[in-house]
Formats: sequence, structure tokens, C-alpha cells
Amino acid sequence: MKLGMGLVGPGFIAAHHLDAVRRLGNVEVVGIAGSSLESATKRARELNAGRGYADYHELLADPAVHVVHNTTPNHLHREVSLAALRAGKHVISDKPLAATMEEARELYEAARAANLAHVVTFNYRGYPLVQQARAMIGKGKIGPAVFVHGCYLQDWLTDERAYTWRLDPKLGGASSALGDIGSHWCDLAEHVTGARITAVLADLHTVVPVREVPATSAKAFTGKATKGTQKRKITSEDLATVLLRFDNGARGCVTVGQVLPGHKNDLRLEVNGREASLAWRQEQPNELWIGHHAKPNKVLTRDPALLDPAARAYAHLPAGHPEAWADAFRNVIADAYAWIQGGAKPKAKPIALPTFADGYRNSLVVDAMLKSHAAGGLWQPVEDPLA
Ligand code: SOE
Repeated sequence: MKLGMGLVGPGFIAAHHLDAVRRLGNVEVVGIAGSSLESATKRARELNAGRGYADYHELLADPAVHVVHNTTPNHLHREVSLAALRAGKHVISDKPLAATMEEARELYEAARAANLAHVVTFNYRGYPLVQQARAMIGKGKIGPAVFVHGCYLQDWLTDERAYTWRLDPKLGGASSALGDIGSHWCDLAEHVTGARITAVLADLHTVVPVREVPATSAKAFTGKATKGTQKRKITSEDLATVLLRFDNGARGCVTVGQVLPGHKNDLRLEVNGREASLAWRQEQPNELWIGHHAKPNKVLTRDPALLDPAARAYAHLPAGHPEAWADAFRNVIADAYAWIQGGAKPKAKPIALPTFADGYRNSLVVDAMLKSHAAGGLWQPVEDPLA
């Protein structure tokens, strides 16, 4: 059956949802909802994305839409995703799942009760070499993990004239850099190691405490600093360093920042085991570094023939033909639609597919980081009241 997709919130990431869906073949782009019929119709035309809807309620009422992609700003995630589930639609939501941990819990509970697919776009799981690292660790190839560390660094908020809604807690939610990109790192660390973060000790900082607020919010990565109309005090974190403890005894640390010149989308994850180490970088995603103590280190370059079968399923091009961000994004969306086509049964969920359960779990981790910092830098357990 051909599924109809509708998109709510046609910002930067919307075009990538559409591209990913178009590459699947069995999905029809029905239309997009924005803040008015006029803006949605204009955007639908620009993106060649079917029709425009005056608002998301109208889109949800359309029986031709089976799957809703929620790409609204964080403060609207809860409202739109809940309404979509109540309307009987499968939901693919951007990360973070919601603006706060409490909202994320509500969404997770609603998704669990509905017989529908619920996906959150932790898209870095979709890289073949990320899945390779996961498979190697799962098969004991590096021995017990002892240290899990890395960073997620960007620079698009370096200039004090750069401003985004993510910095406004009313729109972006309880955290800024941690929710936007720290969330990706934590999800990836848990997904790749198969271990859970049990406690955190966080130091958050606002490097740029006053920004000029322009008429419209900056788009990520445009590098455009617009002369603002007013100065605004910023209290959200744009830099964070966090110590981590995992349930398998591993220790860890991560640094997250969006004001670090030269770093564009620099997500790095390294796992040191007792027998070997693995390191992966988002900006060189076709390489996996394999470190040894008593023999030469290696770099595994993405080649379907050399990958673990679990990872090979995510590689679509032959060796020497690099696969990148859009391909990994497409892999996650492809898993989501495969799950939906198969009836979205919980047991049939593809292993790598991030769901609202993962989104909720992730919000618990970020929330613990906020609490740890607010307590002056004390260890804060990551506790799941639903577990
Ligand atoms: C901006 O920081 C951003 O676009 C994030 O919102 C995305 O989730 C990340 O994948 C790239 O950077």
C-alpha cells in the first residue's frame, strides 16, 4: 500500500524529510501545513510537496495522510505529535522529542498506548559505520567498554548577532545546545555501546550572554549574522561539559558547544574497550578507526563487502562512493516506513530505529544534566519513573 505523508513545520529540516521520503518510492507526499494557508502553499510549491494546509488540524483531518512528520520548533512538538497520534496517524518527530522531560514522558505514554509507529529522528544512527561499531561492540570485538567519550561541536552561534529560537526557553525548551545536539550524542553513545547512562555531572555555560535579536530567527549553518533590533540576555547553555557513568561500569565524558569557531557539525564518538578501541567522526563518516595496544591500528573504510551484515544493510553504494548525512537520514526514514508498512508492531521494530521510548529516555538524560548543573555540579542519577 502506498502511504501518504504530511509534514507540519516547513523549516530547514523539512526539505530533508521530503528528500528521504521521495527516495523510498512507496510514499506519496500529500502536503504540508504551516502557519497560514498562504505560507504553506508557497512552501509546498517551492519544495514540490503537494498541497498546503491552513494549519496542522486541517492536515490531520485529511484521510490521505497516514504519516505525520513533525518538524515544528520544540515548543510545538508535544501539541502536534499528540494531536497526530489522537487522529490515528503514525508520527515521525524531530529531536528532541519535546521541550521538557515531562512533555516527553506524556508523548511516550501516548505513543505506547496507540497502535501506531512513533519515531524520533536521531538520524546519526543511520550511518553504516555507526552500525558497524554497534555490531562490533555487541559481538565483543573490543572487549568490555571502559571509556565512552567524545563531543558535538558547532560554530553557527559564535557571532553575538546570530540568534535562534532554540535560545529562548519558551520556544526551544529547558535546554538549548544539550537538547539540540547533546541529545544526538547521548543517543548515539547509548545506541552504539548498548549501555545506558546512569549518572551525570554537568557544567553548563553561556559563552555569549547577550545577543542581538533580529526580526527572524537564524537558520542553522547559514552563517548569516543579522543586525538585531534589540539586545537580549541569554540564559540557555551554548557550551556544556559532562562526566558520565554507564550501567556497564564504563566511565565517559562529552563536550557540547555551538560557539566554537571552525567546528561545523563535529560529532565524534570513541569507545575504548579492554581489547580495542573504536572511533567515529560525523564529518568523515565513511571511516571507522580501530585502535589496538599490541598491534597496528587500522582504519576501516566503508565497503559493503567488509561490513558486518547488520551494518551492510545501511550501506547502499559500493566502496569508494562516499555515503553521507542525507543517506544516513534516509536510512532512518526508510526503517520508519518499513516498520509502518509491516503494521508498526512493537516486536517488528527495526533494531536501529529510534522511537519515542528513546526520545523519552534521552530527555531523562538531558534533564539530569540540567539538574546536576543547577545543583552546582553534583552527580545526578538518571532515573526513569516509568521503568
Ligand atoms: C543545528 O544545530 C542542527 O541542524 C541540529 O538541529 C540537527 O539536529 C543536527 O543534526 C545538525 O545541526
